[in-house]
Amino acid sequence: MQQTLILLKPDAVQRRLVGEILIRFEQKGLRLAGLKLLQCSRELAEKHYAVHKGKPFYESLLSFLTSGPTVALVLEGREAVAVGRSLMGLTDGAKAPPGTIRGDFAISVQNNLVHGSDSPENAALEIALWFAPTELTKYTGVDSAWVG
Ligand code: DAT
Ligand code: MG
Repeated sequence: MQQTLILLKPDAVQRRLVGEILIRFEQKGLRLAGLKLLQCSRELAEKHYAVHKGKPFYESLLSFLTSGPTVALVLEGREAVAVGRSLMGLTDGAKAPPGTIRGDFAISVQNNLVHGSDSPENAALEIALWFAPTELTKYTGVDSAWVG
């Protein structure tokens, strides 16, 4: 079963959109394997966004991610990485199509509510950054024969 790391970033928490966003992933068929609310440290933010180090928006991005609580999720299901990305929509909220999370709730590039892993390999790395193994739960989905 493929897993992905999804973050509901500080703007999602501050704007009280956590429930509204989480329901999109659940309704699609992804299920929770991990969930927590935490204050992201500078150290964690640097590791999480290491690929963007040196870009003009890097410092601002780190300030944003560390500016308030974040909800971290591990979601699993068939093609969880690609499904997560398609539900999120394009990075720039102004360009993300309606029907996607960013398309419906964001108009900013930086404050775009959600993060989602972009490959299974990065998902594994990011899950290990944000969660201890003991914080992840394994269980049998009682509806898996119907959801797929
Ligand atoms: P995504 O979050 O869609 O995977 P990304 O990995 O390219 O996008 O960038 C990470 C975050 O950095 C993104 O969610 C918002 C911010 N960002 C990206 N490009 C930016 C830009 N040109 N100006 C400001 N912030 C940007
Ligand atoms: Mg990215």
